[in-house]
Amino acid sequence: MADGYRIIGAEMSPYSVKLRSYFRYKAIPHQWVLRNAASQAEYEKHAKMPIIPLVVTPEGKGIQDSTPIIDAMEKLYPEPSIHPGDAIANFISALLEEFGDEWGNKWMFHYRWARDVDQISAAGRIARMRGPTADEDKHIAFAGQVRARMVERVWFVGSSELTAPQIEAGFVSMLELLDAHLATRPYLFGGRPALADFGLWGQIYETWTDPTAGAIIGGGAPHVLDWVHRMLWPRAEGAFETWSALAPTLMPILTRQVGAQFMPWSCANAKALAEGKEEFSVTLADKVWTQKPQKYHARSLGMLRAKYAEVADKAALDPVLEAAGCLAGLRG
Ligand SMILES: N[C@@H](CCC(=O)N[C@@H](CS)C(=O)NCC(=O)O)C(=O)O
Repeated sequence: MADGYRIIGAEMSPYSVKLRSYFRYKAIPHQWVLRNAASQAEYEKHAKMPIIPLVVTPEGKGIQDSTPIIDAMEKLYPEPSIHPGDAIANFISALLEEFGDEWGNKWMFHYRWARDVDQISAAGRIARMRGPTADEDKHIAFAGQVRARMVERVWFVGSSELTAPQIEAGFVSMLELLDAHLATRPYLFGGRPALADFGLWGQIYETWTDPTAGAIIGGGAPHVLDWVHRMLWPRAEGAFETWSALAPTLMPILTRQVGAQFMPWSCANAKALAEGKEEFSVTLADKVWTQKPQKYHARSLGMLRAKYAEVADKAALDPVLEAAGCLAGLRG
C-alpha cells in the first residue's frame, strides 16, 4: 500500500493541476501520476467516471471530482485553512471557485482548440504524455487523432462561431479586472490561497500554457502572470483580508463576470436540462448565447446552492450577492 495519496492526472487538465496545487499547499503527502499506459490498470481499477483527476487514497479508495475531494480533504487536513474567516469572503470564494471551474473552463477549452497554432501545440503535448516513448510517426498520428477529437468537442462548453467573440472578450475583460485585483495582494483573498484561487487558477494556468491565450496574459496582465507562477507552489505569505478590503476590486469581477454572465447562463442551462431541451439560448450582457445544455454543471450548481443554503447568517452576504446580480440564481 502506498504511503500517501496518488493523484492520477495530467499537466494539460485544469482540474488535475488545481488539485495538485491544493495538495502541495496543504503539504499532504502525495504522488503525481501521469494518466498513461503505465497507470492504466490502476486508473481502471479505481475510476468510476472516465475523468481525471482521480485520487487514490492511502487506503486504496478512488475518489473523483475536484470540489468534493477538496471539501473532504479540508476536513482531514484543516490547517492551513483555505476558507477565509470573513463570512462574506468565504462564500464569495466558493462562488468564484464554481465560476472558475465552469465558466473559466469555457475560456480554456475555447482558446485551446479554436485556432491551428493552439490545437497543434496542445494535441502534441497530450500525445506525448500518453505515449512518451512513441516513435515520431506514431506520435504524429496520435496527435492528429487527439486534435480531431478535441476540436470536434468544443461545442460541449458552448464554443461556436456565435459565442467565440463573447468568450474572447470576456477573457480579456477578466484579465484586466483580475490584474487590478492582484496588483496589491498575492492571492485572490489576501496573503494566502483560498478555495477560489485553486478553481480559477487551474483554468487560467492552462490558458497560459497555450500560445494564443498565453501571449495575451504575458502581454498585458503582469500580476496575473505572477499569480500563475505563484499558484504552482502556493504558500501562506500573510493573512486573509476582510471583505471590505477586497470589495473595491473584487466586486467588479463579481458583477461583470459572475452576475452578468455566469449566473444567468447557469440558470438557463439548469432550466433547459429540467425541460429536456436539446439547445438553449440566453442573453448575456446584450448578446445572445446559444448552446446545448451541460449536464454536469446543473449538478455543481446544486452543490453551490447547498453551500449557500448552509450559510447560517446571510444578513451581510445577501446584499453583496444582490448587488452583484448573483442572489436570485443561488436561491434557485
Ligand atoms: N468536475 C470534475 C471535472 C473533471 C474533468 O472534466 N476532467 C477532464 C479533463 S480536465 C476529463 O477527464 N475529461 C474526459 C476526457 O477528456 O476524456 C472535477 O472537478 O474533477
